[in-house]
Amino acid sequence: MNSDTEDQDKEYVGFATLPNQVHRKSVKKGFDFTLMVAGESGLGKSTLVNSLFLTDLYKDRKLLNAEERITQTVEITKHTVDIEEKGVKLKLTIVDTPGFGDAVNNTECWKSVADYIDQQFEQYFRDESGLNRKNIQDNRVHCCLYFISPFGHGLRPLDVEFMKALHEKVNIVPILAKADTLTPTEVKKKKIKIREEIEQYGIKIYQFPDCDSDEDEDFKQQDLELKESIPFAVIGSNTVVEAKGKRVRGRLYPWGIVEVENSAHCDFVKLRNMLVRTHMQDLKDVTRETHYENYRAQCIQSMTRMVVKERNRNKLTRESGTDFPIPVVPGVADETEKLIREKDEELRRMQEMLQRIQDQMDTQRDAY
Ligand SMILES: Nc1nc2c(ncn2[C@@H]2O[C@H](COP(=O)(O)OP(=O)(O)OP(=O)(O)O)[C@@H](O)[C@H]2O)c(=O)[nH]1
Ligand SMILES: [Mg+2]
Repeated sequence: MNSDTEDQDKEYVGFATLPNQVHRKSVKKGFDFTLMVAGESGLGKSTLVNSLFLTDLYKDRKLLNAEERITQTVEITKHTVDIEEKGVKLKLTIVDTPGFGDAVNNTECWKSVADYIDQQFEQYFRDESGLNRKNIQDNRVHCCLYFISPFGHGLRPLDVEFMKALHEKVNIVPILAKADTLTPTEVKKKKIKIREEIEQYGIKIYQFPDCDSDEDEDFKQQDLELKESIPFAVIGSNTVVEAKGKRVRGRLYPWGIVEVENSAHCDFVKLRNMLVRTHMQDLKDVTRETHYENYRAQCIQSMTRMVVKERNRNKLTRESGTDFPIPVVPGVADETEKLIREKDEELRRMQEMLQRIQDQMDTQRDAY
């Protein structure tokens, strides 16, 4: 078999087009991307991410009993896979989160997910402000697929709460789960309802960048279709079934087969294309320029506030001797002096860090 035929036979995720999205320099280093899934329990989050990138990447692998293999997710788990297609390397990190709704009390069920996203920002912020800036491991979450139940009448209060808790931190892409349980008309209606509710509740989901007015008509049409696909109606399965003589990923029912990758059945392919072929770089850019910048600005603000507060306190302490009554005992005054010196040293370090960040921001601004 020559390599061309081999290429056609192999299943592709499709990120080989990534170099077109970015600068060639990144091609050598490879790409990295972190995708998170969140939402109510049992909606098929783990199944979908497996279908998207992991288990089914290679046809030859035994995929039977996948349904049995996937069990309920009980804690935030991170899987990293290195995949290579046509010489393009992608380090993909999937962050699978436990679904909510099983607990008696679901208040603040979004907290651990929000904390996870913040922790990644914090780590990046520390690394970036530290000395070893060249080799930073970037674990920031670039996209969160938020799963919405097909059984409700649109969004549930918890969905609204959850998405609002995350929308300033991460690019949210809403997903209409288990689309095989709905008829095409129901899917259409639900999508409209959910889009309206997203608007009504002021939820800021990821916005596809507007296409330029000079783009060709085909491209504009595709762009419009993509915007109207929100929330992407998906079907997940890791089982390979036989449909019309071909082995495909699908779900086998007594009345027929639903095919994951058939665009007449669901938006799986559209979602995958959006994530890897067309919008991966934009998702990363928005993460860096908006979400991370917000986080960083807040951090710098609170650090500055702390520095000023401490400065004022130290000044007061110095002027009045101490801010608490100290008996004239030899050694205590020395101790206070030492404490003040330590505080001063800490402040100096913080100010240095702020200065470094400021310099970096100036350099970045000049580069644009
Ligand atoms: N009908 C249908 N069932 C699905 C689909 N995707 C997954 N399932 C089934 O739904 C069940 C739950 O799937 P999971 O992938 O474990 O769901 P989850 O969202 O990860 O659940 P938690 O880990 O509890 O949050 C499994 O039995 C899957 O086989 C789908 O698209 N349609
Ligand atoms: Mg799961």
